[in-house]
Amino acid sequence: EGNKMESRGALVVLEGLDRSGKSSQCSRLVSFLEGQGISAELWRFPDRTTNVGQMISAYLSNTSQLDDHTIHLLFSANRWEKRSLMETKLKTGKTLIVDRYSYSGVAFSSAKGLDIEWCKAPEIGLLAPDMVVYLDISPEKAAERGGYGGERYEKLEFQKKVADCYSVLHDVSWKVVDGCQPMEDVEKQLQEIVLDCVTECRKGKLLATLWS
Ligand code: 2DT
Ligand code: MG
Repeated sequence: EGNKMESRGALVVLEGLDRSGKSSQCSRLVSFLEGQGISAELWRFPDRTTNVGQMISAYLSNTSQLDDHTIHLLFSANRWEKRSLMETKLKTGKTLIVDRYSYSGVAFSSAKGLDIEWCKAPEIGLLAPDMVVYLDISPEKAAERGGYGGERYEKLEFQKKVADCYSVLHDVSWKVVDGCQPMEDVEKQLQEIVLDCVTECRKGKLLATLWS
């Protein structure tokens, strides 16, 4: 058989407002994939376990104050510090389901008024997702779900600005799933599109870098 190419995993990113259901759907998705015999892992950004991640966490919980540009670069650094591990995992066949990525980085910082191109620049060269799924819910509906914690950004007025910034970033390749549907329906739709994506990657779709 000799020449069979190792098949790689898929890099799948879920984006959306706070309380859009990303985190629950990400873990359900990983369980589903594993049940299908597809090796998968749940990742999230910010990854609060690293040193940089702890600075981010302190900022989000309002125990530290940082300039908007500074925190933006820390969020980006938090992705850069995981980049090589991410690449290794994908190349060894692991599918990664990622709860937030560079799109959150750009949407949340530009919602504070930072220039969008400036926000995108430090993300250049990170691995590009094979698929971005946007869990679509209006800021009002999301707020009605309750459970906003006390973290910075978890306020309706700010979430409205984030929604606008996501819509600027949005491109035709994104899969939009209506996040207001019953959880099981969202889950089914995600399973379908993610399985397709995993198949494409197995067939040899090349790994790209941002912003492509
Ligand atoms: P969680 O509630 O998902 O832990 O996110 N954020 C996230 C940014 O401002 N920039 C980023 O690059 C990322 C990944 C979104 C915590 C908050 O951090 C915001 C919500
Ligand atoms: Mg949150």
